Amino acid sequence: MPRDLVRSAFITPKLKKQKITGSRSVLHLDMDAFFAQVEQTTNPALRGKPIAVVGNKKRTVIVTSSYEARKHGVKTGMTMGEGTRACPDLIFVPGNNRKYIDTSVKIINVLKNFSPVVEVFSIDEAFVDITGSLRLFGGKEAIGNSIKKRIKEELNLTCSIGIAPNKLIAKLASDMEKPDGLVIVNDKDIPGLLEELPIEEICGIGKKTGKKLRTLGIETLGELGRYPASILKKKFGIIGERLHYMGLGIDESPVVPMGDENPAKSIGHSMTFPTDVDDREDINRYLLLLSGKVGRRARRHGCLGHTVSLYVRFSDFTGIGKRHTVENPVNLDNDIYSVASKILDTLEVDKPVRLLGVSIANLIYNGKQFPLFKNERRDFLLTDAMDNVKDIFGEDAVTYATVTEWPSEAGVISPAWRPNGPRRVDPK
Ligand code: TTP
Ligand code: MG
Repeated sequence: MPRDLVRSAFITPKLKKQKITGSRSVLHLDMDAFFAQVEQTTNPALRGKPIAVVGNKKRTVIVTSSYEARKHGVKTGMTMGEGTRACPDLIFVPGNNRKYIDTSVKIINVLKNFSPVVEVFSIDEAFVDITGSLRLFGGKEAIGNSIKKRIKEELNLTCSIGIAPNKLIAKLASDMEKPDGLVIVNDKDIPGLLEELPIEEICGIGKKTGKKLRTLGIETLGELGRYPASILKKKFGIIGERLHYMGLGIDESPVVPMGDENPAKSIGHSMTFPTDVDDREDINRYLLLLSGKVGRRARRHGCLGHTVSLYVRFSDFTGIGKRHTVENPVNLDNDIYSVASKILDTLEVDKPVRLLGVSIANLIYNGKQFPLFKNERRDFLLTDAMDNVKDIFGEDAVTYATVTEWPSEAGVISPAWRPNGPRRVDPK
């Protein structure tokens, strides 16, 4: 195929800003037991064994487990005690976010060889629009198999792939023959596939929506597709129509390649402490650490926030949150900290604190601007110098004197993780 023709076939529907017509081929890739598999490939002693990846904190839960452990009933979210009860030989491995992020980036690079339209969905999942690549690579099955082969050869990892006319069904398909699966669903197979499938199996119908649908007597996707769309709209508002289409297996949403996503609406960071904290000074130290994490991400992406929010969860799992909007948007650690700290002053903190979360919203993206006034410049220059040191020597290279420890958060990566962009999780 001439080069320019290949390129024009790769113009995404989103970029063309036109309604998607005609049949598409969307591939969804989901790594098998991702963190656990990475640990097993990097440490041969763990291969073939039941392992569970956990965070480094004291109060940690199982983030994922190898398929050998799953056979014994080990599940994500279990405590270490529950894991050992289910599988006495279970080996616990502390997670290492840096490793998973590096691997994820390598996987995305493999995918980019098959189409430039790659949407990173989470640390171990991606959608690829392969409509324009089918002829070049010999069809859907050939592309699926080639991707699996390359990931196996280059990274020694297995994945599961689903290929379908849209993202909704592709995601469903990748889960159908896990691990190491390749499932291709064509238009004509969709009604049969959805007929008996419980509604919660589809991505987008969570526990809450599922419960509400069940009260209407809708249990399967087939039933959802036949249910009058007008009633769904009345009961669920805007998403009612989307639910109706989900039941029919229709999804026109495009695969949005990296760099084309909507900019983040907020940037936040939260953490559960190793032990509950009730000393205000300790709370302040954590508040400064969290403000620093948020500020660093915001500055990296040239944005500032007009609104600062603070969330406090207490030892008894009750929580309280409050936001404050400031006239001049902030992204310096100290500025975020001082607003968050003022919010904290207005909250009734009468129980030990289990978790704190700080975020900024109402974002404006205007890059790095040198402050006009002298008193603002000191903080700006100090923060900039710290950023430069961190860029070269790593995130832990420099911090505030009041803050010398940062409990490790290895093991859990936000579902919003993307290789680029402000929602990126900063590796330890
Ligand atoms: P998943 O794709 O949900 O799970 P998985 O890859 O471990 O297993 P499967 O074969 O069923 O796809 O999540 C991907 C990784 O994300 C997982 O290895 C660990 C991490 N993760 C979290 O950090 N927190 C969570 O709550 C979940 C579910 C996963
Ligand atoms: Mg996975």
